Amino acid sequence: MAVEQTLSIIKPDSVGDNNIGAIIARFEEAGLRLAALKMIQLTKAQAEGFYAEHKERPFFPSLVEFMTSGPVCVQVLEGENAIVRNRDLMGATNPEEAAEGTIRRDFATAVSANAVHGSDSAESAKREVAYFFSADEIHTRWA
Ligand code: DAT
Ligand code: MG
Repeated sequence: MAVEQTLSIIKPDSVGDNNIGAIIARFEEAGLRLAALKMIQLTKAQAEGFYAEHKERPFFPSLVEFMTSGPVCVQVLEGENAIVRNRDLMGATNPEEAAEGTIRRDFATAVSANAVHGSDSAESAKREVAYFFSADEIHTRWA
């Protein structure tokens, strides 16, 4: 299996709820490593660009408003099969459908406030990591 990098975002609801450390512990306990980490306040343009694939969806304006409602914690997670493993740790988009023990089941309150983002494919991981981090900000163990 290949070592991969994936982009994780701890969203404003979880940052506000003081759950940054608890969520990062889930990643580390599962064997994913942090290769990069920072807290930022997204601008409207940054949030719109990040979620551009959803711009025609009815929830897009509220998604952008939510993602800019407070700071987020963005990370690059690294490990074998990291993209799918992170999605498994996150659980389903709607926390009511997320399996027990997943981050969204335990920390999210609604589909519109669902605690975390994770890249969903190798292509989106590449785009999303580069969206927030330059190469010199990523401290890989596998380069
Ligand atoms: P995911 O974040 O699991 O990859 P997605 O890419 O389909 O899910 O959607 C991106 C985000 O948009 C999601 O995390 C929360 C929001 N969203 C998706 N579907 C929604 C809906 N039906 N109502 C409100 N927000 C929604
Ligand atoms: Mg998605």
